[in-house]
Formats: sequence, structure tokens, C-alpha cells
Amino acid sequence: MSNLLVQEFTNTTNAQGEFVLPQLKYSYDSVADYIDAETMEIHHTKHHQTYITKLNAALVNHADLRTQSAEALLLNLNNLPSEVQGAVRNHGGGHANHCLFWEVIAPHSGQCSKDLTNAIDNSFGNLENCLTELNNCAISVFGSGWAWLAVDQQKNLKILGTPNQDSPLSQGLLPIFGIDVWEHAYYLRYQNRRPDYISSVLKHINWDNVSARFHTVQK
Ligand code: MN3
Repeated sequence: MSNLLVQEFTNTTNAQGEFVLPQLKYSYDSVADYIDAETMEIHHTKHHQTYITKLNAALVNHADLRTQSAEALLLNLNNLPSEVQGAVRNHGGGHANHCLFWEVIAPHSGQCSKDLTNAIDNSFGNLENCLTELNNCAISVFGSGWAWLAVDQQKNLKILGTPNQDSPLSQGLLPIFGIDVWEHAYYLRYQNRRPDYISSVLKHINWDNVSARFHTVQK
């Protein structure tokens, strides 16, 4: 399973070895066409920060685990000490999931690489079908959760939903795109209109970033 983890994304730590909030590579208002700046700022500085704070608190007496990335912990979730499994699942998942989210919704769409385009065509027929399936999956997540495009052990693409902050990594799948469908991700602008939020975000996927994630398992 560890072959999925060619690249680690959330190793940003301070001098004490605690996870810290990654800076966004763009301003909060630069995604305003699809997510308002106030939602972005609260989501990043409050919600994401809270997952990090609680993950650090859970690992304070586990120095061996604090040397690992959040992704590595999630990949190995079922083998972690039982007293930290819940916190890693929820808060480690929250940290890793949001780190991915900020990058794949960045305001630079780029293009699907040739290899990723081929993989999408093989799994879904074409990109339009893939996005339709992703859209339907995101709409149908019950309550709070995520919809994902992920790569399995055989390097096939899969679309799946997960509840809460559960990461596809804990199922042996590498997520390459994810959309947060917790109400905190969209409520200020979209209120109950989750489908409108989802369709807006799916029009602005940062395909350069998603392609780069896909290529980490192609070697
Ligand atoms: Mn969120």
C-alpha cells in the first residue's frame, strides 16, 4: 500500500514537530467566481486550523507518530495505537483532505495531462462522463463528507464518497481530486443549494495539480 505514497503533501511542521496550517498559494478572493472570500478565509483559518490543533493535541505523547505525514498515518490507520485512531481518522483526515482541496481548486485550471486523459477515458469513457459521475457522487453524500477521484492499487481511477473526514488513503486509494461537501464549505453563498456549489467548483478544477498527483503513482 505504501507504494501509493510516492509524494507526501502535508509535512509542513514547526520547530516542535507540530503540524502547521499551510499557506494558500493564492488570495482568498481569487476563487470568488465559485467560492466567496469570506467562506475561504473561515474555512482555511478556522476549520482547517481546528483539525490541525486537535491532531497535534492527540499526538502530543506519540513522538514516533509525529515524525510522519498525515497521509502516512492515514494509510496505516488500522495499525495505529487504538487511542489515537479516532483522532487521526477525523483530524488527520481533516488536515490531509483540506491540504489537497486548497490545491485542486486553485484558480488556475490548466489541463488534464495526456496520461490522465487516457486513464479517464479508460475508466469513464470521457472527461464529461467522469465529471457527471463525480457531480452525482458529491450530491449524494449524505450529511457531511467528501467526493473523490482516486487511484487504486492497479492504477485504475475510481470515484467514491466518504463520510465525515474519512480519507480514501485508509482504503488504500490515493485521492487526486476531492470536493468538500460539508456545509461550512459553501453555506454563506449557496445556503441549501449544494448542487450549485458542486457544479461551480467542478468547472474550476486545477487539472495541472490533479495530473501531477496522478503521475506520482505512474512511476
Ligand atoms: Mn472543510
